[in-house]
Amino acid sequence: MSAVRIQVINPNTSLDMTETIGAAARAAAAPGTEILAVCPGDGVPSIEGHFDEAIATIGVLEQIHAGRQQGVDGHVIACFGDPGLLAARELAQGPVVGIAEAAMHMATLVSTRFSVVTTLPRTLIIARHLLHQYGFHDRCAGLHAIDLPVLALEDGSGLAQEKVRARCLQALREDGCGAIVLGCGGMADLAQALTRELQVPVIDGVSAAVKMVESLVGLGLSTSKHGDLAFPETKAVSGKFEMFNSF
Ligand code: 2AL
Repeated sequence: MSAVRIQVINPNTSLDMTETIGAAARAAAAPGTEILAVCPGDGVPSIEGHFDEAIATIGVLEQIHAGRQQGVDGHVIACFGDPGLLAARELAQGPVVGIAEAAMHMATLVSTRFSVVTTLPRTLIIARHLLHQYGFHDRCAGLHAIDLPVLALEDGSGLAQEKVRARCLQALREDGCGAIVLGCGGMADLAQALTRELQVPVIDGVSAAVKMVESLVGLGLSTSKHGDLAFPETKAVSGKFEMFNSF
């Protein structure tokens, strides 16, 4: 098989976080896989609520459009709210996997119940909505927030990383969970060391999603274009969204 090219989209505009995500994706990728880590030029520097997600979704769709024009084999949406996932699947030719769904699916393969450790408390409702949407609500033992903003993970102090570790320990003590899902793309570089230290699976969605896209491409499977995930209906999309008229 020729090289698999996976576009990994960080939906926020933080270049530092895009680098963290790209490095984790490359570390997880098979030798024959090329990772293209990108983020939107316009948007929000971090995604911590419904408003941020709405803006980020447009950036995700622009990147999916660009990736499709470049002929990538598949896409990863590397924000834990999986912003724009279904719209991205309509637009894309190849498979699209969100990091929240990837991590949750992976966690259910190695534990009966998992806990989630994320950033700000206000993002917990987004994870909760996704658990319901994906059918994993009964598999989740607890949702925890480190109570620091997303970009604290990139400030170089190590405080956010220490809080993630403390919350993982708390979840293992209190929740009765067998695995931990890290609830932010910016936590991608923490999973392996925490897995070794805590002796339970600690799952980063970026790595999980890369492996899932590799699997789907390897199996010759892509987003179904039968039914609701068919390409969007042809119509004159206007103004600044005109780019979506051309493929
Ligand atoms: C995220 C994430 O993964 N990236 C971002 O900007 N916000 N989600 C989160 N719950 O922190």
